[in-house]
Amino acid sequence: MTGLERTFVMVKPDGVLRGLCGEVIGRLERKGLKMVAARLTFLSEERVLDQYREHVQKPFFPSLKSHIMSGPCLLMVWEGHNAVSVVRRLVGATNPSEAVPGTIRGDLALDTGRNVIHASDSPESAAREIALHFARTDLVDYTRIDEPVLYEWTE
Ligand code: IDP
Ligand code: MG
Repeated sequence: MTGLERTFVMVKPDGVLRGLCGEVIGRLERKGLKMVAARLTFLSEERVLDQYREHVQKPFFPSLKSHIMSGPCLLMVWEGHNAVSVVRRLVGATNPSEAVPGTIRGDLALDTGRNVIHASDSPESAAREIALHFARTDLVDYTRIDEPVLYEWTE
C-alpha cells in the first residue's frame, strides 16, 4: 500500500490523569488508524531529554520535563495511510486555545503546557521516536477486520 506510515503518539500525564486515554484511542481508531504498540509507563529523565531533544535549550523545557515526568504516559505507535500528517491534524495546534474545534487539543484542552497529547511531526521524527520507546518486537502485526472497506485500493 502506498503512503503507509507509522507514527509515535503519547498521551501526556495530564491526559492520563484526566482519564482521556480512551477518548484519544477512540478518535484514532475511528479514523481508521491501526494501533500497533502501546505501553503505559513513567518516562525517565534520559528518555524525556531524548524525546524532546530539539527543545532542551528552550525556556519552557524545565516545566515540560517536570510535567512529562510527573505521571504516567501512554506511549503508542499508530499505522495507516499518511499516518504522520493525519495524526498531527487530528491532534491540532500546540496551543489548545488556538486549536480548531474537532481536534483533540481543540476539544479537550486549554493550556499549551497541558495539551494532552504528543504526536510525531515528520516521518523522520516518527522513526526516531518509535525506535526510542519501542523495540521492533513490541510492534504487533495484525489486520484490522475493516481494512477492506477503509481503503479504496483494497477492493
Ligand atoms: P507540538 O507538541 O505541537 O509538536 P512543540 O513545539 O514540539 O509542539 O512543543 C513540544 C511541547 O512543549 C508542546 O506540546 C507543549 O507541551 C510544550 N511547549 C511548547 N511551546 C511551549 C510554550 O511556549 N510554553 C509552554 N510549553 C510549551
Ligand atoms: Mg513537536
